[in-house]
Amino acid sequence: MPIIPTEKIWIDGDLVAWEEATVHVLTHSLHYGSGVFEGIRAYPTSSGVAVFRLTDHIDRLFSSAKVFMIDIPFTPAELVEATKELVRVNRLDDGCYIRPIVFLGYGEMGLNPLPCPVSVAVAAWPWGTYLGDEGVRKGIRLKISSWQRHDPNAVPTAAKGTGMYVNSSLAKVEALKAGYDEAVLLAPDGSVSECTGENIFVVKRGSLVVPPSSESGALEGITQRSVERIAADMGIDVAHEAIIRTDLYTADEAFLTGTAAEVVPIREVDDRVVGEGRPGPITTQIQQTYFAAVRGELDQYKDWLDHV
Ligand code: PPE
Repeated sequence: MPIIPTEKIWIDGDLVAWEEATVHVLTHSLHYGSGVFEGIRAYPTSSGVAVFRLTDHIDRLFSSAKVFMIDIPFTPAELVEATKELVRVNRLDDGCYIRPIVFLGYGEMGLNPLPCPVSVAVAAWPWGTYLGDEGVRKGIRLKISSWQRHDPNAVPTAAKGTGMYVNSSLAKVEALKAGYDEAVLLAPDGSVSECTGENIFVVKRGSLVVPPSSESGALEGITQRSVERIAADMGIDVAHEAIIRTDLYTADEAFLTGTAAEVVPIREVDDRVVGEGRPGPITTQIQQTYFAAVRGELDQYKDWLDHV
């Protein structure tokens, strides 16, 4: 998806012109994938643009950095403020996608990352639907990938590390080349983990089931957590249970969640029609509530919004 440039990018404490936010080719993270990052969205509300669950995303950034033993040279509060300032100065009043990244810079080479300088950047730009407008309305088609999700003892799946996304990219390309919209990755034990950049939910007999993050090697999604609260408020049970591929084929409904993707119905998995082949009632209700919550239309979810 093409990036639409905005005016400024925040880097190491300064707001610099978009085209000046560049790095040296010998940047450590470019060679070894040694960075950590986040994906955040801001939405327009009746009282101005607001960032969705900003502190939760910044907290996860720090937790990812801790796993990789990267010391972020800013406090969480400073990065929260930097993000809000960035959205303000770029006048992103209609909402945007926000990408904070912590990376190891120029100066050291080799596999020991500890002596490397640490840089932090935050960029923001307008980003439309990640899996297409039609996907959001009608549902998408998934394929189980031949690429397996990481073993949590091979790379730390609980962290959002840049290099780890090679696995997602391989799976994404495979699915797209085969004519599908998105890939499902299975964990080393054969259970369902997640999609390339989204968590998976299935609906069975009126309840939601989501694979447990730690065992399945899925990222513990903030959208997933939001959907779990929305479902609980609707009186819908949510179970964290291992599921296998046939649970996707035989689900009554299924959908995926992610900051970029938001809430997207799944209409087919491996050419099996899921449920009726169109967004089911629970998926639709959750999707509509999520879209209303992020836009500040529901009082009970206003604590998720950080006005800039
Ligand atoms: N799993 C993975 C692997 C993942 O990358 C994401 C977010 C999620 C689950 C959902 O997490 P959350 O956003 O907290 O609900 N993927 C981000 C990156 C997408 C990209 O293209 O880059 C995102 O959605 O921003």
